[in-house]
Amino acid sequence: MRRNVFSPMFFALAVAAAAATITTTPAAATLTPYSGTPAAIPGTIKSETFDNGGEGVAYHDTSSGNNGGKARSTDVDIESSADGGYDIGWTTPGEWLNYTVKVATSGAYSLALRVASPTGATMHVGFNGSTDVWKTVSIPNTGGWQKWATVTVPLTLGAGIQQLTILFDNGAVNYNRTIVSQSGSGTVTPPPPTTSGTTLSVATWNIKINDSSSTHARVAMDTLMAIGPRPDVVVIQEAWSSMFSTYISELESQTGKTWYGVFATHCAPGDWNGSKCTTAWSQGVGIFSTHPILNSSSTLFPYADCWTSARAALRAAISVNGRTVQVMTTHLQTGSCTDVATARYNSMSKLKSWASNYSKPQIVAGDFNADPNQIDTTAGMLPAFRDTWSMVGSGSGFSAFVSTPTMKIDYWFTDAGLGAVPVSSQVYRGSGSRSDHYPVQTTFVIK
Ligand SMILES: [Ca+2]
Ligand SMILES: [Ca+2]
Repeated sequence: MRRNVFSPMFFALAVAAAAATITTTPAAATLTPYSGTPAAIPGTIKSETFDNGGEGVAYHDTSSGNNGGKARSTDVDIESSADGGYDIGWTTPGEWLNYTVKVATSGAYSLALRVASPTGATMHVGFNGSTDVWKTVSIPNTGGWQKWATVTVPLTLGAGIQQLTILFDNGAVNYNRTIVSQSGSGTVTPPPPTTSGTTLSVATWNIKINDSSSTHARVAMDTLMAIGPRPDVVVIQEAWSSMFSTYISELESQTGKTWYGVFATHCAPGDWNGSKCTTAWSQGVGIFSTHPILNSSSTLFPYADCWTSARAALRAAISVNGRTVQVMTTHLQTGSCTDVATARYNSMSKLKSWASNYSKPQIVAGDFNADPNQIDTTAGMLPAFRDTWSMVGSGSGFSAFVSTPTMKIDYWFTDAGLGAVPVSSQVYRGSGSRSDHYPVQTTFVIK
């Protein structure tokens, strides 16, 4: 089988590889199943049974030869595994593997990945063809290179022959096998645990700062209220403090409900004096809710980029059926004026520290301006916060469409205690080109 160059999955591979400064190119060589027959799903796909076809077709490996020396004579690095059989080790950022599989029937499946990592890592799992999904998977620190754990990924698969692709976003993980079972078949329990509680639909959107008109403010709120299920809480970035009351009045006219809101502004370039922002500014982040806001606070992350001297984070405690939920939002650094990756890591460290002062459950959203290989790491939001997309996201996760690359940079997180259980998440495409971002909607059950 040849990979369609224009498939979303291949594009995702190219994007992920580009982030790691490794270039993959579409290859013309033939991809064939290792055993000669596509692997059956449901079933177990052993890591060493990746397809035949060589570098750039069946796999991408960055070191010459098989570092572990086991199982196969290719550049893929295979060793004997304490988890049984073999595992793929020596993974580096951007390496990937293809497995031709045959899905017996379409429907809900659970993928159980057997993995080991001494640091935590991020992977992608994808299927092309009739399925066409490409999903980020967060791997926790399992305690060592041969300390094995199961990470479960719920997916809806289409029927027929297609390719399973495993991508190692940042290396840092050993991979043994994937056990694919039909959901409800009893062999694997997909997280998160569903539970009784109050459903809360939330949306985050970078609405694009380049238009300060009230028309833009109203259209942005109308767009958010068009998302199904309609959000009870919205958080926005690149918003105008001057439009605060306009945002609220439009939300109220759209829904017929009372909306509560809070707003915090970033600090403009040159206005951070080492301890505080000396001048109020126009641009910031907002939280709006149909549930009453009990109290709120904000903080600033004083790590400059091209556009700001400090970035705001905002918190609102809302009452959901008597349960207090902390909602937080921020918008992290970008551009090429400073080391923005370090600025984001410093900001996320402060965000986690700041959030620890407040009660749980906590849900956090915003434009984090980086892919999961930076955000879903312990230097990023782990282990305090989990990316809900990696748990329950469906469809394409790309949330920003700057011309190239297209990126997943907008997030909804939940605190690791899972008092707010994510049950679904989607990128809403109905916003069209009103911003260079798409809203990300997540539904939680508040326990
Ligand atoms: Ca190698
Ligand atoms: Ca390798």
